[in-house]
Amino acid sequence: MNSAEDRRNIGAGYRNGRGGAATGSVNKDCSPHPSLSDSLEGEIRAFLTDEDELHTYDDLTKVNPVTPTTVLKCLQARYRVKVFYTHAGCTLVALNPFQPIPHLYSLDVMKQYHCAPQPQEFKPHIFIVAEEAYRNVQGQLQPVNQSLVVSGESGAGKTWTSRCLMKYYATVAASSSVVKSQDTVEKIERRVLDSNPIMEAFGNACTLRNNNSSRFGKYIQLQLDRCQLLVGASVQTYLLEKTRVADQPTNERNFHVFYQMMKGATDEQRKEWKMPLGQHFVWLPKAEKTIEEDCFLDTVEALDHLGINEERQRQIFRILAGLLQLGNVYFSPPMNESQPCDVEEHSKVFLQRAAELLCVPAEELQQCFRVRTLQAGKQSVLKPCSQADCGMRRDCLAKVIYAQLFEWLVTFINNSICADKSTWCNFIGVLDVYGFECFHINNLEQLCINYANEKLQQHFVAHYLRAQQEEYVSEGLQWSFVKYQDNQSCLDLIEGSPVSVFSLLNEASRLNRASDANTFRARLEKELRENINISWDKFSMVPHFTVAHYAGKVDYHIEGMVEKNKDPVPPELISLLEKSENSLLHQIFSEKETDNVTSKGLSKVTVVSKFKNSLESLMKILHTTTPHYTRCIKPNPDCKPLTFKKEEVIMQLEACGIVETIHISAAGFPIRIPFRSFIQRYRLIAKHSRLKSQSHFSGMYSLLLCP
Ligand code: AOV
Ligand code: MG
Repeated sequence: MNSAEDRRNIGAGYRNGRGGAATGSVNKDCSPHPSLSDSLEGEIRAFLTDEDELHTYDDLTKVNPVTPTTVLKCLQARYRVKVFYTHAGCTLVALNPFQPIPHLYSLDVMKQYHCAPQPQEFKPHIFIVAEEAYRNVQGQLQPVNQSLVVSGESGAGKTWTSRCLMKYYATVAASSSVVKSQDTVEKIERRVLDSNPIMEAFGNACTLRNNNSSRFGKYIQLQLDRCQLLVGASVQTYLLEKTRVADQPTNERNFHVFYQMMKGATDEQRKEWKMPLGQHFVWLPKAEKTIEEDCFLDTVEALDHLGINEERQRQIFRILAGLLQLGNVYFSPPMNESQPCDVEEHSKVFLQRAAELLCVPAEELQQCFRVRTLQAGKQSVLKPCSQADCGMRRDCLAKVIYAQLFEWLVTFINNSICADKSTWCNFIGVLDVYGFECFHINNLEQLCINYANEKLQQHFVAHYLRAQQEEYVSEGLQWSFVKYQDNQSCLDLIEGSPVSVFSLLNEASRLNRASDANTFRARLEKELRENINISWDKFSMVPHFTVAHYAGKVDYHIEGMVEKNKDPVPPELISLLEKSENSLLHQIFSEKETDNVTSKGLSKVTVVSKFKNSLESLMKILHTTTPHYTRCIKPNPDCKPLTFKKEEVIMQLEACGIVETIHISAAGFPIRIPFRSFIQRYRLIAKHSRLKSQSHFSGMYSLLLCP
C-alpha cells in the first residue's frame, strides 16, 4: 500500500515494515500493569486440556468456564495463529498485530461481509460490526442512528480501526454524490477519507506509547440518505493537546505536520519558510523517527482534495513555519527590574523571521512578550514581564495560534464534507478518542484524556452491564445478577458535585493569584480524603495525587495544573494577531470569538469545564444511538509485531470488564425486538385471542432466543 492510500485508508504505520513506537525500556517503566501472578499461571495451565482447539473459539461466550485466565488463554491461542478478532458477546475484541496483515481489509473481504445474508456466520471481523450497524440503521420501524465506539489504551489500534470503518462505509455505501470546488470535482467518499490524513498530520504525534498517537478526540458522523448511501459527514473534535506545540515531553515529538514540512519542503519552500537544511528548531525534538514524517505530499494532496486552495495552503504553512521560529526565541534578564527583558542576541534573527512569517511587525511582537498592559481605571500602565513570563507568553502565542488553526481546519473540513440536512436522514457515528495514558509524569492533559476514557467506560457500564440486567429484571425474567466493576465513583471523584477534582481545580483557577501546587494539593486532601479513588504518597517531595482509574492507577503532578486549566491568553497577543497581514491569521482572530479567546484575551471558561461540557454533549448523542463496542487490545507495550504479553493483555481485559460482558452476553438474550415490532411482524402466526390478552403487556422488548 502506498503512503497516500495508507493514511486515507487503513494501512498507516508500515512504510518501513515497522509498526509502533516506543523503546521497550521506557514503556516498561510507564506501563500501568503489574505482573501476572504464579497462581494465575496455574489456573491457565489447568484450563481446557485440548489446547489445539482453543484458537477455534470465535466467540468468548463459548469458553467454559469464563474466567479472565481462560479468556486470556483463548485470545493468546488465536493471536498465535494470527486471528486478531474475537467476539465477546456484544463486544468485538481486536488484538493489535503491529504488522500489516495482507488481504485482511481488502475490497474483496469487504464485499464478502457486505453481501453475506448472515455476516455473523463469517469469521469475526471489524467488518461484521460495520455491517451490523449499516443494516441496523434502517431500523425495525424507523431508522435508528448508530454509534461505533472504539476504545482501548494508547496504541491499541483505535485510530486504525476507525480508518477501517470509514473505508468500509466509503466503499459499500459509495454514492454518486460529487462536490465541486474551484475547478475540481470530487466524490464525497474520497473527501471524507481525505479528512483523515489532514487531521492526523495536525493532531497526531509520536509519544512513548504510540508513534502515531491521536492528541485529540474525534466523533465522525457518516451521513446516509434514504437509500443508505453516503452523502456526507461531519466531524466533532475534542480538546487538542495544544501544549505539545511549545512543550514536548522527553523522548516525544511535536505534531507530525512540522516534521513533514521539514522533510518534504522544496528548496523554494525552504527559502520561503526560512527553514534552511540542517537548521535546528528547539520545538522539533528528534525523538524516534516516525514514518508519518514522510507524508508531506499526502497532506498537501488531501488539502487540495478538500478544496483548500494554494494560497490558503501557503498561508497555513507560513504560519506553522512562523511557530517553529518562535521556539528559538529566548530572553535574557534585564539589568534592573524596572526594565523589560531583552531578546537574546542569537535569538533576534528568529524573532525577525517569526514576525515576517506571521506577518506582524517585529517590534510589536517583541513588545508583546516583554511588556504587559495593566488597566488601572481608565489608564493603561505598562509593566515589564519577568524572563519566565516572557517565555510563557511566547509559548502561549504558539499554542493559541495552533489550536485556532486546527479548529479552522476542522470547520473547513466540515464545510467541505457535510451534506445538506435535507439530503440525509440518519447517520453512523465513529468515535475515536485518545486512549488511556499513564506516563512517568502526568498532568492536566492526561487527566482529561483518562477522564474521557472513564466517560466511555461508564457509557458501556450504564448501557450494557447495568441497563441490560435491569431490563431483564423489569420484564420479570429470571436473572441472577452478574456483578461488575462500576467506575461511577471514579467519575464522581473527577467531575462530580459539589466537590471533585475538577470543581477544586476550577476554584483554584478562579482565585486571582499565583497558584501554589502545595496549596492545591492540601485543598484536595482536605476535601476528598474520604474518597477511596484518590490517594497521596505522604513522603513525596513532589505535589501530586493518584487516581485509581478503571484501567489502572495514575499519578498526576500538580505543578502547573491550575495555570493550564486557566489557559489565559494575554490580550496584547490577540490584538497583535488581529492585525496580521496573513489574511488567514487575521480572519481566525478577528472574526471568531471563542470561549477561550475573546478580544480581551482572557479565558472565562476553564479547560476542564469546557471539556466536561463537550463530553456531556457527546454522551447525549451516544445515548440517542444504538452503540456497538469494539475493544482494541495492545498485546505488548513495545509495539512489537505478533508479540503477546499476558500481563499486558489480562490487565486490559479486566479493566474493561470483558469477563462480565461475556457472562451477561452468554446468559442473556442476544436478540431483542421492541414489543410493537414483534407484534407487527409475528401477529399472523399468533392465536388472535392470545395476542389480544397480551396487548396490555408493558414490557419494552420481546426477548428471543434464550441460549
Ligand atoms: P490508538 O489510536 O489506539 O492509540 P493506533 O490506531 O494509532 O492506536 O495504532 C497504533 C499502531 O498499531 C498503528 O500505527 C499501526 O502501526 C498498528 N495497528 C493498529 N491496528 C492494526 C491492525 N489492525 N493491523 C495492523 N496494524 C495495526 V492513541 O491515538 O495513542 O490512544 O491516543
Ligand atoms: Mg489514535
